[in-house]
Amino acid sequence: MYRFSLLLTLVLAACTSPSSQPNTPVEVVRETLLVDHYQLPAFYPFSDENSSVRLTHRYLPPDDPLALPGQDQTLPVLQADFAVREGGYGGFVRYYCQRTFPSSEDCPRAPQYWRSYQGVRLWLYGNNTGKELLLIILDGRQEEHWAYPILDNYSGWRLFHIDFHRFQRRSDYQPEGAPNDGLNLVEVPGYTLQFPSGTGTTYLADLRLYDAQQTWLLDDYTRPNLFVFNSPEASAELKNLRLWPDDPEALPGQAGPVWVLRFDYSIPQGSQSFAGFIRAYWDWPNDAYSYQNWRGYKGVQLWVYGGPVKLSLLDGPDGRTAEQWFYDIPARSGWRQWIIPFAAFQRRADYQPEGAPDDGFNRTAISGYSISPASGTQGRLYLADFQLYR
Ligand SMILES: [Ca+2]
Ligand SMILES: [Ca+2]
Repeated sequence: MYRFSLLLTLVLAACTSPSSQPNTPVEVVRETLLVDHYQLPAFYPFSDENSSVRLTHRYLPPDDPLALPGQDQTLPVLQADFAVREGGYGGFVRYYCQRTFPSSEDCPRAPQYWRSYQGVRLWLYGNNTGKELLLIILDGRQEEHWAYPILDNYSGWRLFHIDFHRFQRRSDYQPEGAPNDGLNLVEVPGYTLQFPSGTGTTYLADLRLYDAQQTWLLDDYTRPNLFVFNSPEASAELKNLRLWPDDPEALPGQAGPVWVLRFDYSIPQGSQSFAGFIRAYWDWPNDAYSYQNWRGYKGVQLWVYGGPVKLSLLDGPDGRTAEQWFYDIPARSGWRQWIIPFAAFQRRADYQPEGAPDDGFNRTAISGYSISPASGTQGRLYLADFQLYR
């Protein structure tokens, strides 16, 4: 009997790499993609009472009329429909949260460390209105607003690279108590996009931080979900927390703060005893599984502290019926980065969900992964930086 409890986490997931436009100032080289950074993304629309903003998470197949230039796989995008009256306002804020909460005020912030990057890049769909959208970085706990205006003078998708030094402190608005202390980027609880007056629809895809060498996926606009499960006599508890470089459990070579997922478990010996968690790609509006296309990658890499533990990938568009392919990660003391080619995964013989097909490790629709320690074990496990590699 699975007891599901909803929890946290952010995931930054894998997706396609649309080709850069020739005029982009930075050569974008990407060898790895961040799958899980262990925070929770939350998107909250806001507007004045006579305006409205609606957000929809969508998946674009490559043959969709809206597909990005060079797109060759299904890609998640965020659709924003807005109707902002003259003199009104509307937009959305995207917070990094420790847990899921229905309102932005309640979201316990899990700020990110952006200081080691050069800027932010994103794909944004234009409607050639001649009006300005405002991309705003929330800087620090008091969320000082630093803005960059994006002129909507183009049609279709465009890739923007925006160096941090091009953001300016807003003079028209600041939250109460926001300090005037520069764009520090040490703690970034989220960002905001504000729409111009008028009615329109725009789309966002593949928001990243970049530096001269590489990019780091910040938002691919999928939504994560996390389910803990355990048999009655077993226990399982998840927590996401931030490790600092001087913490005893800090990762080797860790510079800034890093978010990790902590899993405490106790599983009595016996074939009926189990515990673990599922990290699902989740379609929140429909409260159902969604999925990512992992074709085009060679394998996964992740940092693990503790173990042993079974890593299972859910190979199918719906995690409830997805075929499970596993790799057993051995026990190690301290942190260790595991680089696991897909060829090392095997079909689970001990468990498959009802309705799971036996059709090979396709990886065109991965709906999530699960982590489950063996029965007769107890302990504490940490996970960090789950990525795909090419
Ligand atoms: Ca600041
Ligand atoms: Ca399969």
